[in-house]
Amino acid sequence: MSEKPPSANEAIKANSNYLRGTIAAGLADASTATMPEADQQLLKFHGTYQQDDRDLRAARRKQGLEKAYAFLVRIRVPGGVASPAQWLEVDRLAGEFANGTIKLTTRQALQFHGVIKTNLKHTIAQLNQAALDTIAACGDVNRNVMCNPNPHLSSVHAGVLKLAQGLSDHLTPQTRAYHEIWLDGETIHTSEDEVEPIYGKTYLPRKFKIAIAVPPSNDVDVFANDLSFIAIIEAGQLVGFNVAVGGGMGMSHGVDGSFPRLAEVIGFCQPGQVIDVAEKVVLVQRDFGDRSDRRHARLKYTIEERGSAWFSAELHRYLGYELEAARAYQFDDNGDRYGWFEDERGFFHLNLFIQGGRVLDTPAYPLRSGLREIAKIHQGDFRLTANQNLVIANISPARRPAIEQLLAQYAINDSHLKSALRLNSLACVALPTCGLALAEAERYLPDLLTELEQVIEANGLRHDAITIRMTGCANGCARPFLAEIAFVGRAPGRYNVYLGGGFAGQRLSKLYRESVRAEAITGLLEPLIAHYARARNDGERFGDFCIRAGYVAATRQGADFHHNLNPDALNIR
Ligand code: SRM
Ligand code: SF4
Repeated sequence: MSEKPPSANEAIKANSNYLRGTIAAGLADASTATMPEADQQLLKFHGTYQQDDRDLRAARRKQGLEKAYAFLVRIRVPGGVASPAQWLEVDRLAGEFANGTIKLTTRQALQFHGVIKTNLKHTIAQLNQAALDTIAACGDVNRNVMCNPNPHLSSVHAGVLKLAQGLSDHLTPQTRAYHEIWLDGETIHTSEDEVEPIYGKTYLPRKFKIAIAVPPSNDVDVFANDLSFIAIIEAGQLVGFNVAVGGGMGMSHGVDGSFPRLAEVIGFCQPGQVIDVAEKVVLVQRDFGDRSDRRHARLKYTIEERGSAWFSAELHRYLGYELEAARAYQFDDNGDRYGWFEDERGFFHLNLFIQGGRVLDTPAYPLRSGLREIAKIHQGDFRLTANQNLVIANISPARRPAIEQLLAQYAINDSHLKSALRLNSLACVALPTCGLALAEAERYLPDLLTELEQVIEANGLRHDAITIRMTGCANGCARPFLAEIAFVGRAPGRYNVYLGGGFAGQRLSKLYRESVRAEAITGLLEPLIAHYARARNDGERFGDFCIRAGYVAATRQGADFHHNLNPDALNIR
C-alpha cells in the first residue's frame, strides 16, 4: 500500500523464525528482569507484555533502582466461556504468580498483571494445563473472537458461540514456537518444515479483531471491530450474517489523520461461509494493509483510503464469489442485562456487574473469594461479557439456592442497588500497569461516578441508562468513542470529554471539551444532565439529545470525527 520502507516490527517478525526470536534465551537470563527489545514485540503474539509498575517509578529512580518490571498475561477465551475448574485455576494462579487480581477485559478475555519474568513460564504452562491458552491474545494476528456470552438464551446464540470458537481456531497461528517455548515442546531448528498458511512469515500489518452480535443486542460492540458478523434471524431461524468491516477505536490526540471508525456493513453471507469470509478479509488486509506505519496499519485505514467499493471487489476476488446484499437488522443497546434470567430449559443465569472488570478482595467486598467459593460448587460455567462483566451461567434449579446463599454471604449480587449510569460504565486498565496511559481510568471512574450519581439522582435519572466510558489515553480500550459520554485521558488529571455516541454503539461521539481538569467534570456535565432531564423527548437517549440540543455534532464516519460543526442543532436550551 505504501512506498515507504517497512516498519521495524516487520523485520522483527520476518527474522523471528515464526515468533521464536530469542525468547527462550531471554527467559533463561537471570541477570535481568526484562526481555530484549525485539523479543518484547514477539512476546505479544504469545499473549504477554512487559510492563512496569508506574506507581513505583519515581521512588525507584530516586533509589537508583531499575523499574519494577513485570508482565501482563492475557488469557484468550473465545466467546468468553470458562468452566468452574478453569476459573479456580485462574484464581489460584492470580494469587500465586500475579498481583492477586483477575482482570476481565473488554474483549471477553482474562488478564493477570504483575507476573515477574521468572514466573512467566510456569504461569503460561499451568494455564495450558487447564486448557486455557494465551497464544494470539495480543500481537499482529486475529485476537480473541467475541460473541454474545449466553448461548443458552436461544439456539441462535448457541450456534454463534460455536462459530466464534471455530473462527478462533481457524485463525490461530500454526507456529510450534508457543509449544516449544512455554510447554517444552520439541525444538524445531529450521523453519523449512513450518508454514503459517494464513498469515505467512510476517503475519498481519497490525492487530485484527472479530466479533459476532445477535441483534437486538450489540453487547460486543461490533462496529469497533476490524470484522464483524451480525446474525440475521428470520422466523426464529438463523439465516446468515451481515458482514461489517473496518471498525476501530484507536487514535492520537489532535492528529487529523488518525481517528476511530465505525465498521461498515458490506453484505450478507450464509452461516457456512463465515469462516471463508473471515479468512479472505484477513488475507486482503495481510496483502494491502500499511506495513510502513504502525499507526496507520489497521484495516480501517486500508478501507477509508481505498474505499469500501474497492474492498468489496477485492474481497469478492479472493472469495471467488460475491456477498449477497445486506439484510435489515436492529440494535437496541450495547450494554449488559443484569440479574437473574431463566432459559427455556429452566436453567438460571446470573449477570453480575464487575466494576472495572477487576476481580479482587477488599475488606468491604470480598468478590474474588466469593467467586472462588461459587466456582467450587458450580456445575455450569462462567461467561465473560465484552463489558467486563461476569455471568454465572447454567445454574440448575437444584443448585440455585446454594449459589444464592454464597452470593448473600459475600454480598456479591448487588447490581439492583446501583444506578443505571454505573451499570453502563466501562473503564480501561490505565495506571499503574499500562505503559501508554496519560491519566487514570479504572482507579478513578468509580469515584467520578459517585459524584455524577448525585447529579443523576437530583434530576430523577437513577434508572435511566446512559453509556459512560473512560480511558487513560486515546487508544480506546474501553471503546469510549462509542459511548454517550466519554472521558479520554490527555495528561495526569485531565481528560477530553466526548458526547453524542449512539446508545446501541451505532454512532461515534464528538469532542465536547478539551483537557478538562478531573475536578471540573461534574460541574461541566451538571447543566447538560439537568437539561436532558427537563427537555428530552419520550424515550430519547442522552447521546441523541446532546446532538439535537446542539452540544455536539453527529459524527457520521471516522474521517468526520474531528469536525465539530452542528448545522442541524435546534438550540433548544
Ligand atoms: Fe487495548 C494497547 C489493554 C481492549 C485498542 N491495550 C493496549 C495495552 C496492551 C498497552 C500497550 O500496548 O502497552 C493495554 C494493557 C493495559 C494493561 O495494563 O492491562 C491494553 N485493551 C486493553 C484491555 C485489557 C482494556 C480493559 O480494560 O479491558 C482490553 C483487552 C482486550 C482483550 O482481551 O483482548 C483492551 N484495546 C481494546 C479495545 C476494545 C476492543 O477491542 O473491543 C481497543 C479498541 C478497538 C481497536 O482495537 O481499535 C483497544 N489497545 C488498543 C490500542 C489502539 C490500537 C489501534 O490500532 O488503534 C492499543 C495501542 C496499540 O496497539 O499500539 C492498545
Ligand atoms: Fe492503556 Fe490507553 Fe488502553 Fe487505557 S486506553 S489500557 S490507557 S492503552
